[in-house]
Amino acid sequence: MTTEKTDWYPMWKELGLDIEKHDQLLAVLPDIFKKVFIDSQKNRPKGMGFFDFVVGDIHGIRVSELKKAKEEGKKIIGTFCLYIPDEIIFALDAIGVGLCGGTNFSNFASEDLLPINICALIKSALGFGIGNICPYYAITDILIGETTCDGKKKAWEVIGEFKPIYIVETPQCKTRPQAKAHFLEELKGLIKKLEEVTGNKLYAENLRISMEKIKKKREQLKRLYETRKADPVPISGKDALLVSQIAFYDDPERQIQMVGKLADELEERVNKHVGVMEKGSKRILVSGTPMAVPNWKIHDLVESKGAVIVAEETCTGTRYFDSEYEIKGNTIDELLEVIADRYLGINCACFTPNEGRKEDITKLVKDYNVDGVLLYTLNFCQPYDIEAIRLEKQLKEEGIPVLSISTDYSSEDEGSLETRIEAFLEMLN
Ligand code: BJ8
Repeated sequence: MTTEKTDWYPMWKELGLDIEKHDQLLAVLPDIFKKVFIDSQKNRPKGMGFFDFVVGDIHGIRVSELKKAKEEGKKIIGTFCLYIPDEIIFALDAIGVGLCGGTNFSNFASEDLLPINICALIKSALGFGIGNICPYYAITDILIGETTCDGKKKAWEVIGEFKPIYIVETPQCKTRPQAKAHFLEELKGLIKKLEEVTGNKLYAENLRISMEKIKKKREQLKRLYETRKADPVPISGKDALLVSQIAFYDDPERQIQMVGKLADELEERVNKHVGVMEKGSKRILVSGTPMAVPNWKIHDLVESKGAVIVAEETCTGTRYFDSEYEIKGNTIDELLEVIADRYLGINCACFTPNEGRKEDITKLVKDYNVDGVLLYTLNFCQPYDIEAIRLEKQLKEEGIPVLSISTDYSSEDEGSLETRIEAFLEMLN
């Protein structure tokens, strides 16, 4: 990855972006990034330099790499959920990019197509695509949706009018034996569709190589998270979140290398007791809906009050890399079983029952020596909203302090959130 400044306008125009709107978007991002990551943090790990650079050029180099790959015949596949296995996409010599949106800037394009009471993530993702302000969306050949929450299910019908989309029917009751058989059939359907789109055939050997690569990528993130168990913590929650957000669209090989390098540095910091926050800072676990770029709101609010987020039980956190597999088997069917088992082990609130999530949270509280849990739900996300009520009660019964927050991507409620977070941190002993 070169660090030279390039004029990306010809590429953005070629991709059909709305240049005026896109300029407005890129005009606000650097200031937000500077405020959240640069001005308010001291002693950041050196390895964050790479991730700062990637965000600083968010619609540049990586998009140009994808464009080049596309010119060489590769297909670009857009996804919106952890349940769509990257292993399959990359095994077919295609490239997967996560397209979830983390800002309400793009809502102008989706607000007439969606009701008001839809979560910010869906509004944002659709707006980015339909409003022609996301080069990642523009460069995709096909989108892969899934049947997780109702909002997404219906959003696919809306977005399908603008772009080809294929839906994987994820099971609703994933612990039932037939759920795995169903998911396996769905994965085979996905393979068939992607073979058609890419013109490539899936072979067991390619799938195995791809599984090794994607597993390695997850392992580096896990290594990074492990270091967050230390006190003082060697990396802020904001920086760790940024790293995992980038993992959704950057090249997996480069991620293995750069996250690995950062993890080396963090392990060294832990050995030398070097931290970004003072030893003894209040340690917070965030649990709930995913946080897509540039949604840094809660992390910024919590860490600006002197506490530190030590882990995220979210799809942009531990759910991304937990439930790891051992690669066993020599046939496509055997390898797909391994993949299905791993993905069905992700405890998302869209499934019923979802008891595993409570167990995951309790374990994280213990492993990361957490002082308090912040249950984070995007407004109008029913699955996480409903679970938050039960989780709050259950965790409090176990003596774990909890603050439950429902919010969106706007800054309007920041004042009241700040007051609530401050009060919560003060009562942690
Ligand atoms: S595996 S969390 S990535 S579905 S916030 S759009 S649930 S209304 S994103 Fe998710 Fe897959 Fe589950 Fe993870 Fe709906 Fe809720 Fe919005 Fe959400």
